[in-house]
Amino acid sequence: MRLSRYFLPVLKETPSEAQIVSHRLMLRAGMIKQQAAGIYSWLPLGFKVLRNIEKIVHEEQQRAGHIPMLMPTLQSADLWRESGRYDAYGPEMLRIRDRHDRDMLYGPTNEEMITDIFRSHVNSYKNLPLTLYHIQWKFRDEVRPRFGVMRGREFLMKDGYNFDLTKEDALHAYNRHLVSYVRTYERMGLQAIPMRADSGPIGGDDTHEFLVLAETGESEVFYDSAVTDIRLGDRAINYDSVEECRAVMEEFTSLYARTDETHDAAIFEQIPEERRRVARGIEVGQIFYFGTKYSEPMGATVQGPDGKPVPVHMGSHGIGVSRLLGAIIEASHDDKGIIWPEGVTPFHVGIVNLKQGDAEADAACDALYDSFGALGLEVLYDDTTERAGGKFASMDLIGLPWRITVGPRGLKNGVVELTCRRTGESEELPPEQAVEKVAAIYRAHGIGRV
Ligand code: P5A
Repeated sequence: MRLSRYFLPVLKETPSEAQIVSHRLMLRAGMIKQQAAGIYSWLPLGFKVLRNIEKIVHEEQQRAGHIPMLMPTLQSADLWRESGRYDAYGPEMLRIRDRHDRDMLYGPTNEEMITDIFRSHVNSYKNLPLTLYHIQWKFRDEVRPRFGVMRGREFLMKDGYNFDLTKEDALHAYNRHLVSYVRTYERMGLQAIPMRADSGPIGGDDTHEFLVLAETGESEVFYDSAVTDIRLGDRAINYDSVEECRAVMEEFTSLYARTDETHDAAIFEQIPEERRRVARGIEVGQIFYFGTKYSEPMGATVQGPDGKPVPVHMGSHGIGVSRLLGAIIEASHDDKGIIWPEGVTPFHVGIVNLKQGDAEADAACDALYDSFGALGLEVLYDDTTERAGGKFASMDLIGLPWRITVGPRGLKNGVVELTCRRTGESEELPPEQAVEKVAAIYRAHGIGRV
């Protein structure tokens, strides 16, 4: 993409309404625009990152065997009356009446709707296990929407629902989700720690929240510092294996890590003092096992092996897709701006032309642009006539991991400058080598053409 043809409304001033760094940077980098309290437009740069996050979520869900679909945002109140949650949900639910006076609502979550789909089409245990998911907008009329996309009213969620014959099978689904979520976050450059939590309006006893540690996080968390040493890395997981998923789940959850809702001071104090941590975290996901809470009242039964109808065991699993942008920025920025992890960056590399209009510099930039394109990598090419300082400041603000600076002086010696956004380190090298180096880094992340 050539910057001169793009829509990137970067702000010079720091917006005063934004209290935390991710919100400030998203506004300044021209990623979002507020349309009403907690409701945002996703401008092109923000939309690109949102789509990248969705792509990782889809890939990891499908790797775990979960099936994508799409449910509507608007739901009929009658479904929620069946589960008893229409009244229980309270003022966070946005209630709407259509022209025929029918009660509708903008879905805050989809347990009822998916249970309705299931009961309409599945009758036998032979069709289990089944996990369906979608990525769809939700609405929760939060009392205090704040921190930009972090606590929105309209927000994008991946929500998945498992249907199983027995509690044991449903717990496998729970463990499978826990493991696949860890992998999903790691691919975004995040460490999200599964912590024992409270189930709130979704219900059930077994639930973990995934927390990214950050001073600006809304949740207070208590944990054994040794949990932060555990990583999945590129270990292959057989998601069909009950034992393997359970073992990995236990590896990630055996040490003390809880939100304030489930914190137990007596147990916490048994951890060696130097490993006890009280900190703050951003909740980027939550998984639940709630058994037959919805299947029983809504009549979602299957015929079991003995021919008798039994209500299915269910769980639900959510990832805060739009919130993740905020979480990633909170975890990865400096005083100049955002530092995107390779896995989610809106463009893979930025090119800064120091002398736009100089035939040689323009030609070198065009050649670099084409080389990256041929390798399946996306470039943001600053081909404007702004001065160099302004170009660098914008590139640093929007946070592309790699930048190539092209100018007549370097070209005379056959070199361009390659700069790493994270370390700030630069090196001069011939253009082809710069391309090869950047391509190799992305290849290691599974990005670009081989
Ligand atoms: C699980 C999926 C559920 O709703 N039902 C379907 C279950 N869980 S949850 O924890 O309430 O939400 C899942 C994730 O959505 C994000 N989230 C939000 N993001 C932005 N703004 C909000 N107001 C908001 N509320 C929830 C969180 O990341 C949460 O973990």
